[in-house]
Parts: sequence; C-alpha cells; structure tokens
Amino acid sequence: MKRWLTAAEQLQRLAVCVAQRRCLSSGASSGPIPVRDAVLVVGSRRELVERLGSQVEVRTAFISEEEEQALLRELEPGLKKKRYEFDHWDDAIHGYRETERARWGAACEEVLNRLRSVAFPEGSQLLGPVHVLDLDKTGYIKPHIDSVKFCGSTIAGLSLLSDSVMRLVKEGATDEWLDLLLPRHSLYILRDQARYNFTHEILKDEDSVFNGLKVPRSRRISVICRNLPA
Ligand SMILES: O=C(O)CCC(=O)C(=O)O
Repeated sequence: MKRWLTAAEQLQRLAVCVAQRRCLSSGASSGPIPVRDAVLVVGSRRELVERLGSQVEVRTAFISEEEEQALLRELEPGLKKKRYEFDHWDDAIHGYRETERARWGAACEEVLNRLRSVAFPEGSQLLGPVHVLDLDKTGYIKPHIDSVKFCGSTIAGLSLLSDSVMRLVKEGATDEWLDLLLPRHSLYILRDQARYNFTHEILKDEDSVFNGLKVPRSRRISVICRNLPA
C-alpha cells in the first residue's frame, strides 16, 4: 500500500537537499542548515519570502507528544458534543467545529504561556479566550483576513493531529503568495503585513501540496491565540 511521507520525513529529505545545494554552491562546510530555516516557507518570489520573513514564522516541534495529548484530553469532550458544519456555503470554513476556552489545566496553561511568550511582545493585551478549531479530514479554511475589529496585529496557532499547508495570498495581487508547511506539533505566527495584507487559508487534502510535495491532511485541531487591536 502506498504510504505518504509525514511532513517530518519530507522535511528531512528537503533539508538534506537544501543543505547539499548550499554546500555545492558555496563550498561551505558548516553542516546542515536547520530544518526550520531551510524549508518551512516558500513563495512566489524570493524577495517576498525575504521581505515577509520576520512576519511569518513556523516553529517545528513546539509541543511534545505528551503536550498534544494534554491539550486533546481537555478539548475532545467538548468538541465531541458538537457536529462538524459542512453546509454553510458562505462560511469561511468548511467541515469544522469550534470552541473557545478561557480556563485551562496546568499542563495546557504552561504550553499556552510558552506560546504567548514567543509570539507576543511583553505586556501585549491578548484576546482572553483561546480559539479552538477542529477541521474534519475533508474540511478546509477558505482565504480570508481576520477581522481588524476583533483581532490585533498577531495570530499564533498550534497544529494538533495533522500536518497541513497554510497559503497566504496578497490581497489584490494573487500572484504574490507564500506557502507555509505546518507540521503537526508546530507553532505558526503571522504578524503585521502578513496578517493584514494577505489572506490566509488551510488547504484541503486534495490540494495540500508544499513545494511540490504532497502533505496529507487528516483531522486537524488548531489552538489559536490573538492579541487585541491597538
Ligand atoms: O486553523 C488555523 O490554524 C487557522 C485558523 C484561521 O484561519 C482563523 O481562525 O482565522
């Protein structure tokens, strides 16, 4: 039976390719390039990737398997009481259920505090409840920009259960785009222009390809923190 490679395995292959390419072209002998720097963000133009580099971040293995389990233990009972929503043609999201959570157990609070400390400047005013989005295997998020009324300059999300691809497309210039590979257990952060001037979306399984490599999408839960508008 055909088995798709996980994002981690694909990253390993890509990292080796990139490291070899760089070594070949520069003759450098400084060892492999960290996976994080090498291949988690690709775009329509190198200049765009460089320009938005500081506003788009993906951190692999931000949470451990045990931390994912702790989050799921808190979230699953509430989520299981809801049905996935499929049929609202005008919704930005297809095949999802969602919840918000303000209070967490100690293990989860520790994860969220770690997220907050890397994603938001000290003293930022954060949106109180954390947003939790459960996408069915067939679910996907259509291109949208989060409301500027409710959400400030930064969106930070953890990916549980599945790898996925997030696509950012510049509003009014659809040939300007970035793809982010979001491996399971990773954290992504979108800031400033990347948040305000680019739509973001999570690709459906059929379209879930990163840099020419298939990234199989199964059920995915995201845990998303935002700051408040200034
Ligand atoms: O699931 C995600 O990580 C993205 C969520 C999203 O696009 C949103 O809530 O605006």
